[in-house]
Amino acid sequence: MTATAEADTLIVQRFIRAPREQVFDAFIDAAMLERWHCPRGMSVKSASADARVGGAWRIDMRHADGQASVVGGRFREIRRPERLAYTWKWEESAGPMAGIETLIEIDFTAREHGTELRMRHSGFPLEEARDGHARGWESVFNRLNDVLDPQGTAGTVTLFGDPRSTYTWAVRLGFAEKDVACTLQPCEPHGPELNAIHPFGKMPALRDGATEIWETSAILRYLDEAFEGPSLNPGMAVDRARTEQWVSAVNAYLYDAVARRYVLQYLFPRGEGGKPDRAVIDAAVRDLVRPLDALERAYAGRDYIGAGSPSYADLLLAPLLTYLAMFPEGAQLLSDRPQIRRAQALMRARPSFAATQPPRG
Ligand SMILES: N[C@@H](CCC(=O)N[C@@H](CS)C(=O)NCC(=O)O)C(=O)O
Repeated sequence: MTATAEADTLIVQRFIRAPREQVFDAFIDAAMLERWHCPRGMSVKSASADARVGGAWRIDMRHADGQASVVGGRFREIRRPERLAYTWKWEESAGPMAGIETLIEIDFTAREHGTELRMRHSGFPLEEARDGHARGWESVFNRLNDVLDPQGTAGTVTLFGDPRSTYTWAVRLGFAEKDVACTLQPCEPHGPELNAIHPFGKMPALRDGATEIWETSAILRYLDEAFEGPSLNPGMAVDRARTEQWVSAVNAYLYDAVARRYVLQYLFPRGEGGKPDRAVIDAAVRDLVRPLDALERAYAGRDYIGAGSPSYADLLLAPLLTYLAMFPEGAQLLSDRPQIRRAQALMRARPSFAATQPPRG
């Protein structure tokens, strides 16, 4: 995705794993346009396209809150399957694009295993408007790829991480709960794939087309808002605040005590004679008592931290508590806390858990 030296022009290049005719037709077929022509997190309410030179096209896109963004224009050139040109004008009365007609010209080139499209979108009144459209096209073309790629969303979205990592597991749970396919690219922390995306080299990191997101809670939020499926932040304001509270607690306190200072002590012992460092383990276990008491109270009378279905917080907690239960002091801490155990049993019974459970070892 590149803006050109000309301030009023945007050049977008994108490889789509589908034959050229199919990619071309996706731009002129109303039923196809309804399936993909809006950024992630929005939907197309209706689309029409009179695919003749001079014919009109129009797309009514809706934001999650129902607000409309409607765009339309006329076809200028239709040379199937290699070239398409049409005008583009927003039906809005305010903002920098109000009343402005821009021009889109697309060349479709057949490549091995797919098609390269090169879009020239020109006539922007301001660089800001051009750059806003660059972000929009990036997301819209991710949806085009989802629809045309034989792998669906898994051909567009890649999660980088190790399936055994608690944070990677939490994101995979989120994808499974939303029933959104993604490709897992196993990799090491601080390895080249993660360092290329995450400034701290941690896992997981997400790539959606050219869009990169790092930090688990940001990835989960993006997943939740950009894709359809059950909400991962369900309930009323108070439920969502509680979810946020426990996401923060996991990131600020629990991950450190459970994973870094407890579980990893057993898995990669650093004490004398290659044994787990008793002092480190005892301190971690001591530090877990109060937060686990608070979690016990949080789960009392409810199945999930949010309301009715798993929230980001439940997704983050499930892998962490699964690992905690594998070692003696952790198992004891949990056996004393029946509400947490009940909530964990519910999470473990979900198909998402079975689908994402990491390999043993
Ligand atoms: N704040 C990060 C934490 C991610 C994290 O610590 N991931 C662990 C694996 S579960 C990791 O990459 N560890 C390697 C390291 O810390 O060097 C997030 O929320 O994504």
